[in-house]
Amino acid sequence: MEIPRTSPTAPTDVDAVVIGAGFAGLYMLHRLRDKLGLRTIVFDTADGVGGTWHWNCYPGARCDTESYVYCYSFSPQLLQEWDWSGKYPSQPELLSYLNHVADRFELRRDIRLETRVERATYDDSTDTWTVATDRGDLLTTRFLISGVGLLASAPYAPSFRDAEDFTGETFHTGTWPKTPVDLTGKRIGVIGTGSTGVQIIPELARQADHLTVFQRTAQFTVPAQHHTVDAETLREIKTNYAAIWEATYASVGGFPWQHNGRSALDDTPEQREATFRALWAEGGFRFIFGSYKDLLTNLEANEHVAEFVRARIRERVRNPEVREKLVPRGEPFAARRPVVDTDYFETYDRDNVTLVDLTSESIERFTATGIRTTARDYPLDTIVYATGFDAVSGPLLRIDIKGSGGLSLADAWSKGPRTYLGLGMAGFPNLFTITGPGSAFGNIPVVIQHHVEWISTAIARLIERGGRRFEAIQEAQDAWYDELVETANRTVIPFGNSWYSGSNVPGKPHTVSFYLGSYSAYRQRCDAVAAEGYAGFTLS
Ligand code: NA7
Repeated sequence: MEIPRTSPTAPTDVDAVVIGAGFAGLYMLHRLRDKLGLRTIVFDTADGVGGTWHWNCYPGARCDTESYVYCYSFSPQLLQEWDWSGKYPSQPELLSYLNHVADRFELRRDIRLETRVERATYDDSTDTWTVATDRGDLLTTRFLISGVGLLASAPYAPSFRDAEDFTGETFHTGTWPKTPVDLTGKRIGVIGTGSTGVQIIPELARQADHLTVFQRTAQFTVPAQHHTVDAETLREIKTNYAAIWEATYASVGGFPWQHNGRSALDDTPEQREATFRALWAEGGFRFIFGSYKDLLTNLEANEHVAEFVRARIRERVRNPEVREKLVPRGEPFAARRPVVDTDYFETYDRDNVTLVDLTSESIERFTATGIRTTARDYPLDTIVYATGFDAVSGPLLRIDIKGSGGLSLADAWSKGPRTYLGLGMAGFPNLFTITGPGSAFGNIPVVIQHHVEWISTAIARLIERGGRRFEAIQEAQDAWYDELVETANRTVIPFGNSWYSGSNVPGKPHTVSFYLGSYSAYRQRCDAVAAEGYAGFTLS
């Protein structure tokens, strides 16, 4: 492989290696190469850019954050020239957007696709990383930046007994084929009813001869209320972008709205009902983040919204037996990643859809012709795993990373991932993580953009000072994890069992994955750390 060498005297092959060409990697390349003038190379396993939006191309895949804020804000021109077609962007539309970004900023020439980073090893004597790929590349770099994200590069499929006996087709939604799959007239089984299952199930029901859904946990979902947007709406958004981003950065979740300032407990039942109904009609995450201030922090307030959503689910399903199996119980509302749906519950009233409640019968094994539960056989032509991801730590742990003194990331994270601010780790100098574990969670492109800017500024400061090594301090990292736990304990999140805590993958350590204070507080915190000369990091 030819590495561009703009500085032949430099001691490394490149200045920066970025892993991943999704939202994070694309912007990181632009910042490092075009703003700092660093020789930067991006590697991605996929045969195209787009990260999550490259891989998750299953039927019905759509982002559940509003398109006009699920994008970069760094370029006013980009914001003005791109027209979103609807309230939420579909996967193909997001992929077009990210390809447009790659072309517009001439990023492709420094991106190596179909190349997996397999190993990265830090050399304390030179303060450099050596990066090895599956194509045999071996190159040295000063900075290593992870843009692998939280999910997409680590799809998770549970091991079902005798899975290999099944003679039909199997798919995982996270590695859906790029070539069209014709499932018309098939008997399809879907395992999983998370965000992905909830999107793919209505689509597959329209194609299948029969669809059987294997549900382990019933989901609270909020209706998307998706619609197309007209030119006038787009014009208005584009005119108001400055204010929209200001509100977004000052918000709890990275969305451009605020809660209403009241506790759900202060209102009468009638007032609460009116508030929830108005937000329900708008749909999406506004139902959560534009509502009462304490839905996610007070169990009593949470139960009011949970009951409201349960009542809506009951209205949406006619079959009384199926309906009750779809009503979530046992976890607070939004204790796991909230799900946004279109036509999800209505799908279960179709004649060609069967719901299998895995709390009353469990999957015993696969057979040559389908799935056998403890109750009966379900004959299937196709099985779809909508079973999610080895999230948060999985994507980075799939790379053999050895930091200072040969410390392996797998050892450092044996009790779960630990970082300082989600940006860097003690023992792994000059390795930066864009939306790493322990960062804020919310509207991810917004978190990503801030991280990319924070990291590129940190690198610039280190270079200006003639420093060689930027590393999180162990005590700061430990204190940050304590803060994550303390902040999470002020919310309903610890009551949920999902990829948030690692509990979706058997054997994974349970952990607090994110900072669950507000996004604005997190953002200010990171900026304050930078302003204080990177307190909690050493620059040497
Ligand atoms: P999720 O949200 O992790 O959902 C995975 C689903 O698969 C969920 O319903 C699980 O049930 C189910 N699952 C997992 N293992 C099993 C087994 N062994 N048996 C039956 N069912 C199982 O993944 P998604 O892809 O939907 O969404 C991931 C994120 O992508 C989402 O949060 C957004 O950020 C985008 P469970 O609920 O654990 O009982």
